Amino acid sequence: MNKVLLFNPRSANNTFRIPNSILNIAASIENRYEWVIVDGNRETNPQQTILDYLATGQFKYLGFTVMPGPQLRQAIPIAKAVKEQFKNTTMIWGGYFPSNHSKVVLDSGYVDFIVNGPGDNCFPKLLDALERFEPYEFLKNLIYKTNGKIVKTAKEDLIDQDSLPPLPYHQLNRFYPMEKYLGKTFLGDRTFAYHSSIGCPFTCSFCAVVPIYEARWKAKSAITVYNDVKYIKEKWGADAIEFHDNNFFVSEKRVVDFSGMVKNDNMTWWGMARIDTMDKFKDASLAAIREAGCKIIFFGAESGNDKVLAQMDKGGTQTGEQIIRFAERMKKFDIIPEYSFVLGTPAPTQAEVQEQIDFDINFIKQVKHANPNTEIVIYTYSPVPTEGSEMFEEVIKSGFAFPEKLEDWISPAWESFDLRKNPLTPWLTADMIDKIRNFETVLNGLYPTVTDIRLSLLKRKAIKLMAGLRYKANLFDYPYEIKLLQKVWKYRQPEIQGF
Ligand code: B12
Ligand code: SF4
Repeated sequence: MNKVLLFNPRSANNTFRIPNSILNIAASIENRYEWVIVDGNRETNPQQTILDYLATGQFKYLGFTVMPGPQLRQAIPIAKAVKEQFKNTTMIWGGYFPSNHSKVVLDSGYVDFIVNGPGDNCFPKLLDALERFEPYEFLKNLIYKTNGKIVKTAKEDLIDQDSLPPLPYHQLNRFYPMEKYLGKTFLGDRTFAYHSSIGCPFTCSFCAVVPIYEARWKAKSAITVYNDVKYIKEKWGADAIEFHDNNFFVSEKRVVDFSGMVKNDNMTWWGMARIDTMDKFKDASLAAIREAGCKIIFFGAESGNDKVLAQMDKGGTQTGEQIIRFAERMKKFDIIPEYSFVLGTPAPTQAEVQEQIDFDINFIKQVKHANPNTEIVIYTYSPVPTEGSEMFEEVIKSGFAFPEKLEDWISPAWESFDLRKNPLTPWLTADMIDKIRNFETVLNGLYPTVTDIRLSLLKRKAIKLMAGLRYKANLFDYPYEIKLLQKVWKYRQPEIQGF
C-alpha cells in the first residue's frame, strides 16, 4: 500500500500539452515505486478518479503539480477532499505555485510537504525516508511545517540534465493515449511539448523563476535534445516541437549545434529567449536556426522605457532602441518575433504609472511599424515574491499583499491576477486596466495572432477592418464591436491558452 498517485490539474481548455512537470516526477520514481497519473486535462471528473484510486487502499502518497491560476481550481478542492476522506495519505505539492507561496499552502492544513524547485532527487528521497521512517530534515529542496513553524531546507545544486532518466511516455500512454497530446498548432499537425533546460541565468525582478532558480541554469546537451526529438518524431509521430524552457537560447553554441543536427528532420519549432542575448547571435547562427525549422521565438520585451527596463533588472543590456532594431533584424531571417510586454508596473505617483502605460502603448505601435509580423502579447504586471528586488520593495510599500488563505486564490479576482489580466495592485486604477485591455483588444483586432489557426482569412479581414480605424485614430475606448466578434469567433489568446 505504498503506491503513488501523480496529479496534473487542468491547465488548458484545449490543445493539451504533455504534462511534463509531473512526468519528470514519474520518471524519478520509475521502477522504484508503482505510480499512476491523473491528468485533469483529460478527465471529466478528476476528483472522482482520484478518490476511486484511493478507495482501493493501495495508495499512500499523492504528488500534485501546481502552477498559479487555473490549476489551483482543481488542486485546492481535490486536495481538501482527499485529506478529509483519506487522512493517512501524504500530500506533496511541487511546481511554481507552492515553491513561491509555501506559507499559504502549508497553512491550509492539507498539504504535508512542498518540493521547492526540482523534484528529481528530492521526491524519491522523500518517499524513501517516509517509507523507512528515516529523517527527512536533511533532504534538499524541501519545505514542511514542524511545531507550527515552516522549515525550508537548503537548495540542491542543479542536476546534470543529461543524467536524468528518460521520460516514461510509454507509461503515460497507458493512462491517456499519446495521440491527444500531439496537438495541431500554428507550428504543425502534431506538436509536442519538450523541456530541454531548467532555470534561467538572469534575475528579472518580476519573474517567478528567479526566487526558485536564483540565476542558475542547466541544460541538456544538443545531442541529448536531438536524440529525444528524433525519438519523439519516430515513435510518436511529432512534426513540430514547442520548447517550454524558460530560456531555450541561453547558449548560442548549443542552439546552433542542435540546429545543425535537426535541420534535415523537417521539424518546426518554437522557443523562448531574451532579446539582448539573441541580438548578440551572429547572422549565420540566426540563419541556421531558421533553416533548422525555428519559425517563431517568444521574447520578453517587457517595456520600451529604459528606466523601467532597469527597474525590471532588464536594463544595462536591453534597451528600447534594441527591441525595435531586433524586431527589424528578425525580418531578414523570416523568424517571427513574439514580443511580450508587461504594462502597469509600479511608480511613485499615479501620473507616472499612467504616463508609463501611454508610453508603452505608443512604443508597441512603433514595434509593429518596424516589423508588422511581430506578435504582441500584453500582460499586466502581477507581482511575484521576488524578495530583495527593487520592484518588489515598491510593491510591498504600496500596500499590496497576497491572499492569506489558500481558498482565496481561487476567487475570480485572484484567478485573473494569476492570468496577469487584472492584478489587484493598488497603484493601478480601473481606468488604467481598461486602457491596457482595450488597447490589447484593438491591437489583436488589427493584428490577429498567427497562432490562432482556426480564425479564417475572412474573419481576420472583418475584424481588421473595424480595428484599423480605431488603431490609426488612437481610439481605444469601448471596443465592444471587436470584442463581440472575438467572442463569437472564439479568438484564442496565446498567453492564456498556450502557443
Ligand atoms: C507548459 C506550461 C504551461 C502549459 C500547461 C502546463 C501543464 N502542466 O499542463 C500552459 C501553456 C497551458 C500554461 C499556462 C499558464 N501558465 Co504556464 N508554464 C508552462 C511552462 C512553459 C513549462 C512547465 C513545464 O512543463 N516545465 C517542465 C518541468 C520539468 O519543470 P517544472 O514544472 O519546473 O517541474 C520541476 C519542479 O518544479 C518540480 N515539480 C513540478 N511539479 C511537481 C510536482 C511534484 C509532486 C513534485 C514533487 C515536484 C514537482 O519538479 C519538476 C522536475 O524537476 C512554465 C515555464 C517553465 N519553463 O517551467 C510556465 C509557467 C509555469 N506558467 C506560468 C503561468 C503564470 C501560466 C498561466 C497561469 C498564466 C500565463 N499567463 O501564462 C497560464 C495558465 C492558463 C491556463 N488556462 O491554465 C508561470 C508561473 C509563474 C508564477 N507566477 O509562478 C511559468 C513559470 C512561466 C513564467 N516564466 O512566467 N503553462
Ligand atoms: S530572462 Fe525570462 S525567465 Fe529569465 S529571469 Fe528574465 S523573465 Fe525570467
